[in-house]
Amino acid sequence: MSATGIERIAVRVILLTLRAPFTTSFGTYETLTRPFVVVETRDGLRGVGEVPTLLDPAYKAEVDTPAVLTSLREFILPSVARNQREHGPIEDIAALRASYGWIKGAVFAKCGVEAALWDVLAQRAGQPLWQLWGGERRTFPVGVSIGGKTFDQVLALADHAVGLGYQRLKVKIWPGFDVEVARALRERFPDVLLQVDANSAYSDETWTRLRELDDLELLLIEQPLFDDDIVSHSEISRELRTPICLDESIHSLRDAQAAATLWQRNDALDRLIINIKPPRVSGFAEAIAIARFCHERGIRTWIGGMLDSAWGKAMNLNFNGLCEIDLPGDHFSPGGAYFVEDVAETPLTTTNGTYELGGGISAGVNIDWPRFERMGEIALCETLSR
Ligand code: OSB
Ligand code: MG
Repeated sequence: MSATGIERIAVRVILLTLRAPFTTSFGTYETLTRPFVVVETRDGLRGVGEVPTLLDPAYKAEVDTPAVLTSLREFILPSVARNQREHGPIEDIAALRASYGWIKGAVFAKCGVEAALWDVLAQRAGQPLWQLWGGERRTFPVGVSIGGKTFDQVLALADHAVGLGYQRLKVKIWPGFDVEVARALRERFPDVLLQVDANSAYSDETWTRLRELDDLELLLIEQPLFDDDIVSHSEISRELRTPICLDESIHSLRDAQAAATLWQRNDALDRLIINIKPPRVSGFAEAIAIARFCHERGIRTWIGGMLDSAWGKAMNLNFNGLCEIDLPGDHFSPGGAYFVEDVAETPLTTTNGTYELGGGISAGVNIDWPRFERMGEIALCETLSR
């Protein structure tokens, strides 16, 4: 590969407006301001990485836009620049990760830069991301995540999704809005893959209510307890037949290994599922390592979303090309598009709830550059000297 390296890294913060409010146990979102990292190389390529931030750190630490911008501005971008100055052009993912490897945390911010470089590398190779990541051109089922505030809203969204052919529904729950909702969905859709996500809304005391979910043939119960507590999840897992899925608690391969050790002690690896969100584990390289590890150990995985734009979702869908991924991932947006206006030229469509990977270069969709530039301003820009 020609030694050219990175010329410039810009971060554009764009405003995304949801078509419908999305409610979880930690709040309701209607708009999102989101950093997109744009990496430009000296040989004239331009790659984009979405950082799927939320408005605040209610889901977990460092996922809000101000925190991500601070990490990028103060530490990550200067570190990449310094590293390239001192050690020569950054040409691959290993070198990029090494340049900011000393920084603890900041997983979302790191993933934005990494994703942008993956886009560059895919363009340079003339390959789809699924191929670059060692996957296959798969066709696979995907599901929708339902964030309704009321019983009626949830049922309406579920009816719409099942009507479009989706075979997997994930519904947000919280204390007082849980067993009845799940039971109603199960009765209405006896054959659909059904899962619930509590986003850490239960305590050591209140979780016992979730025992009642055990009769509903749910695929999984996602992150019922504290966001940073793997141990407590492994303990309640001994008392539930339904598998526990970890989302918030997993930031790295090491976290996945820790979870495996705990569930293994209970001889229950078939009741541990991991929601791999590439931004939550600092990027696609770490996500590949987690997918392989889990596959070897018999821990099922799937690719979760973060209300991503069509660009971020397209990257995640490419990641589903990895044969190690077992369960349907999130395909936002019954109907085509989550947002009133999106950054990609075309929406990501499904047929009967399945998504078919194409042969298109990189993510397989294009950024609509004029629209992208109209939707937000450049917030940071680091020009790298030679
Ligand atoms: O816990 O999976 C989650 C959205 C924002 C924050 C956290 C979560 C979610 C989702 C969205 O469930 C799923 C999607 O993007 O399709
Ligand atoms: Mg979740």
